[in-house]
Amino acid sequence: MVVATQINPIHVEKNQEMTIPTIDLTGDESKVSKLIVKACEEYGFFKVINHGVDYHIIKTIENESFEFFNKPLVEKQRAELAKPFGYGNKNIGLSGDTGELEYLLLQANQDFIDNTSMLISNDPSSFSCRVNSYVKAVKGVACNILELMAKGIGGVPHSVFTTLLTEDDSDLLLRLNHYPCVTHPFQHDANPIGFGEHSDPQILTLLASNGVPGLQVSLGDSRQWLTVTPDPRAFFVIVGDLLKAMTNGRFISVRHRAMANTSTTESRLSMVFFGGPPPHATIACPPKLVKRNTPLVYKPFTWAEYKSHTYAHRLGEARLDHFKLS
Ligand code: GA4
Repeated sequence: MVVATQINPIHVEKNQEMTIPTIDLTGDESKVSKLIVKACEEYGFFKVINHGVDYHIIKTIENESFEFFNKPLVEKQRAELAKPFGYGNKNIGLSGDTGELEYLLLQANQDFIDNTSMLISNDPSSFSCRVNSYVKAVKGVACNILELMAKGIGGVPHSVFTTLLTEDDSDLLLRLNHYPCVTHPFQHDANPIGFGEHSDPQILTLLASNGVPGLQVSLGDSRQWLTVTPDPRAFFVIVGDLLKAMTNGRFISVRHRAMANTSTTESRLSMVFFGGPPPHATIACPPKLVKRNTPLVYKPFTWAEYKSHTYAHRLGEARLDHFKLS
């Protein structure tokens, strides 16, 4: 079977172009797993196509999210929950970071979604049913990718990363980000920020978005900001800090950001799934990946420890450095 390894251009500021790997998940398994590992080592970022998640469900949740975000502010504020969850407007996290967006941050387990749906949707039971099945599907894709990564790395159990996402208390999140058109206040600001520069703390992130651009990634040796061309039918995959630690720094946890939406006509919406482990899972590099010429970089830590460090610091912090062995 032929693997679609076609490389799609992503546009760089000042009209330069760079390429990111586009990986067809229906391709030959051993080739796909090698391509994924290469992409994680070079960029920590790639795009997957033919992932098997029904586009119709993505579109439907997107439309329902727009219905929510189009409500008056007082109504949306009813979905504000204990921080950091629920509805948020311009505030990100607990340390004073801000951006030109509003969002819903949801714990991606059935009980949480069922209980929050009435604050979000006029048809809560169908909304929670759809979101639950989306989460199940996107988690399946994340696990598929994580297994391919383990196969591509070799020498480790194929389930080494996947098991962290499949426990009852795995820390899975779904974030619905709405970037409204904000041209007016930014007439004098060349680079208005929607969601500031950061790496994701978890293991793996899968991002779906509508056709409005905004996502930028810092790729390659030049560390330039590249604007990702949206592809609503694809998932963009982002390596998180924990995967970087578990691969002894071999995978990059890519720094990325979202620019404020300066389109005059269309809002940007992204649906982001974050796959994290159970709070008490220990994050450590498997001994097989530590070699004489690549000694252990990070000390073992639990996700609970990492998360509390993350929330005590600013968005853009290089937080994994804190866990480096001297
Ligand atoms: C970035 C990735 C996810 O969106 C998130 C964010 C979280 C939040 O918004 O509550 C954080 C941010 C994210 C990393 C640093 C801390 C925590 C905001 C912030 C300033 C939900 C996550 O897990 O980490």
